[in-house]
Amino acid sequence: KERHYFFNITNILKVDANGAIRNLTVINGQYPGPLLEANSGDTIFLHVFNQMEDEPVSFHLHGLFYPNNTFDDGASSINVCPIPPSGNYTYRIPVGENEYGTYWYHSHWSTQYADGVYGPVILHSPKEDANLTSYDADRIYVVNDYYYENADTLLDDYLVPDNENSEPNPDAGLISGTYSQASNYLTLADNGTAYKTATYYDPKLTYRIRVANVGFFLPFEFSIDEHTLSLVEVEGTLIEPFETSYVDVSVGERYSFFVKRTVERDAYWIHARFNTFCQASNNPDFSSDVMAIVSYNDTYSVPESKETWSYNGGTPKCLDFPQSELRTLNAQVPMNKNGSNRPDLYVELDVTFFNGAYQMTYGYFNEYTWKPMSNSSTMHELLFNENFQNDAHKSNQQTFTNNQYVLNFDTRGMIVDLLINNFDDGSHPFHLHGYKFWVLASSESGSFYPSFYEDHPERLDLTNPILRDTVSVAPFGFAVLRVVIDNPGIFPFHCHIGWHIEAGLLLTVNALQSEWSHQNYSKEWANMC
Ligand SMILES: [Cu+2]
Repeated sequence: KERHYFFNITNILKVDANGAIRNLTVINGQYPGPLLEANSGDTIFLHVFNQMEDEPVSFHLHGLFYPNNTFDDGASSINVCPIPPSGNYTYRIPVGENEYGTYWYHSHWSTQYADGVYGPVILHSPKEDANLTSYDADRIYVVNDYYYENADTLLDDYLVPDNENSEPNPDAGLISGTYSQASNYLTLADNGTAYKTATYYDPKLTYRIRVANVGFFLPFEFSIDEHTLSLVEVEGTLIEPFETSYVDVSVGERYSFFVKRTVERDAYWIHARFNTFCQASNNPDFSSDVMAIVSYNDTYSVPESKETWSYNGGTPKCLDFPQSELRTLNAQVPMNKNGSNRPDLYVELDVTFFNGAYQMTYGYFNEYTWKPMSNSSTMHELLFNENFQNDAHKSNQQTFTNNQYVLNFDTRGMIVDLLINNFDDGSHPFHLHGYKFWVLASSESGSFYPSFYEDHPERLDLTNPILRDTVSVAPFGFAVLRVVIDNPGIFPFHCHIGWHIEAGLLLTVNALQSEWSHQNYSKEWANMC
């Protein structure tokens, strides 16, 4: 079935909690953008009309595979050029038979999504229903850190000499687009927004709650007072149900769960506690415990806030949820045909932030930092520019040309492990477009060496690790991510902290060029560059 959505992109003025006025870039006048819903097997047609006169825009549906049309993945300067000011474009997004769960979309041009161009996506499927408790309704919360200043202005302050990767600190947090700190909740909850964050739950119904971190920098810990959460889905992967009182969500990550009340009341507070230990410096004006109300009754009095943050009394660290707690339902980890723990190919990726020429700090994979190509994309260059082809030597597994670090994988079905050693003091939520990866290992300390495949097999979970599209790698920690190369296209692999993308922490995967270079692309796609 075809699903047509129409997005008009405009700038509006918004009055913030501090009284200042800022520009927001919004979809159909809404902040956040509207919910996209589809079924597995559908094709989404996203008709975008850029009504801004001075800014391009580009749309990426985070976590989707775009089978047979990865040309419309929407990553500016990687696989598409953005829609120019006053231009329009239709993204054609086939949804695969095995794609279902909780996703989101956002602008993939520069820092634009921090200014409002994002929203939730839900994909339904009978295959998912068959493996899940039946439920009556969805409740989705998109949660983000928020700045009172436009992101491009903040970027100008961030990428300057001697700043040493000190990211701009958020001013507030939003749950479904509204301020909801306890202090200002009652006056500001309905301020110019599309959603209300006082959500009514019919006590007779079963809800599937979905949470996405659609922010730009900080992870948060999500909980509901006096409720237990039973996690059932992580980024389109069904998991063995996991009972917990909270879940940590880094930028780009999503979870869905069912809840049980431990005490019956009329109303409770939801908390999204932003992890300020991930900040390079402190912002005393940011109340990081962002709240919203769940009510089971039409009338209720504002509840007392109950639970304390799990970090209170614990070791304050910038860490995500332990990935080893999350077990893929009916997992089948792809294994080398020769029976070893090794993949067909591994790529070692050392992550650093390095203060180099002119005292400027950039993010690096190995010795490479990314700069966006202007007026073109890697995919266009590989298709249409013979010189780029020659520079890139597609027979080479790793190439670097025109500030593009490209990993070339041209064997269908090959198993590739990305060995990510983080030598930086910050955590980085890495996301790969067009794929999900098996998190074979994820550690809060140390490094992973290839000899570990034989010498420390206990460091790898080859039985039922989590399969997801975004994972946070701890400060001075590591992760081993396994993918099977089966989706032809040009895909970025990048840290999803918006500031870090702009600092160059991005590389490009060129998957199966011999296949995608023979696929059909639209004339409009080719002409946008
Ligand atoms: Cu990062």
